Amino acid sequence: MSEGKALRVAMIGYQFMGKAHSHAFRDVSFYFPNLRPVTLQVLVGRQEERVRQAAARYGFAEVASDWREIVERDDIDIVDIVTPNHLHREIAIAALRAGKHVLCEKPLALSLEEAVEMEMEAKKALGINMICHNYRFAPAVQLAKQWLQEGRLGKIYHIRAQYLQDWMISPDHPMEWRLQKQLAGSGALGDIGSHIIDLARFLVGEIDDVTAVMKTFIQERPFMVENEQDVTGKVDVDDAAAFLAKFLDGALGVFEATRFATGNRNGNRFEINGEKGSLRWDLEDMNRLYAYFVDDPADCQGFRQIQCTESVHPYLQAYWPPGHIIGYEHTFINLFATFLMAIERREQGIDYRNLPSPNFTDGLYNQRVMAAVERSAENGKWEKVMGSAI
Ligand code: SOE
Repeated sequence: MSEGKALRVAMIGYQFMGKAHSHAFRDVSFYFPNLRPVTLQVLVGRQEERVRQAAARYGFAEVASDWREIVERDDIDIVDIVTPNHLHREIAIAALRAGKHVLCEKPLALSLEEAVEMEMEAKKALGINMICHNYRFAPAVQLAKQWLQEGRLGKIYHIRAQYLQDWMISPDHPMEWRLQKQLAGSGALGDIGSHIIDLARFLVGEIDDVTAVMKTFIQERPFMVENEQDVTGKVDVDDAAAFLAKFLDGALGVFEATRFATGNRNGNRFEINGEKGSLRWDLEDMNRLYAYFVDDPADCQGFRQIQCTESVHPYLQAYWPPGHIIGYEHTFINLFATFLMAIERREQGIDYRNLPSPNFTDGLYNQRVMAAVERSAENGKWEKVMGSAI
């Protein structure tokens, strides 16, 4: 176990992502014992009883109701933002200005304007910042990245990426923040499309141009108000977004993000085709990378399955012997290990300028792609990712 002083975390928000992040903070120094330990110091949320229950379950020492009183506290080193999207900007900027290390859930911001402002603050800040695109940290995705960097697929022609869910398919699914533009920014596009944009940027490179369609299938939904069945609200974000993309390096992309793909609970997948072969990955089979190589002998052509559980595979040395798989939660643990390592290096003055990735600059580029998708869905034209006035 590292002898360093524990880093103390204030987490703002406590629902699904609060659970995933607290778990990762609790486990990260168990699997990565050379890192500084982490203390879950304060859990922040407005509904007192619920925050108290979450804090007891997740292992936080204290609770608080106002994040403003917490982010500048001297005994806080890391501010972790797992709130609905409309709060990211204000909390992140306050925490960055207070010199804290900041982790922020995706998408970075409600809009491109906000993302530009947040990234500018992040560039000036002393602390490390990261955005939680956790799927990059699946060992099979990291292996795909290594192979792409080594040129094992040669020139890349295609990526097709899908993020398919179905949990909002029922018209009875109530209004919630994810269905309101002023709280979420966008719908399926920001919530799950941002993940596949991140994977594509990570694996293939920058997107230049997009043409898109977006659709809201269910435009009115009930509010959860006791004894008032008829109170409904207007959904003003997309249920589905699909777009074609041209990458700067010449590849073509086909992207689909939807909450209306019946039977797909969390289908996050991609296939990449290059001149020397192809790679496929699917979150629901996340320990396997499927690979095809053009040069394989004629009698064994076809996709092979690489089981990414060997100690030579990225992050696997921290876990189990070969064949002992890891899961969704480990993608967060691996991301947090990367974050803590960067904090360590910055505090030791090593590698001072290099931020781990994905960081707020990645969040901003992601937001630029999403803004171009939205413009194109609106005007029916191809839109340049860098084509906005800001
Ligand atoms: C809901 O659609 C959600 O929890 C997203 O918000 C997460 O980012 C995604 O990883 C899983 O689905």
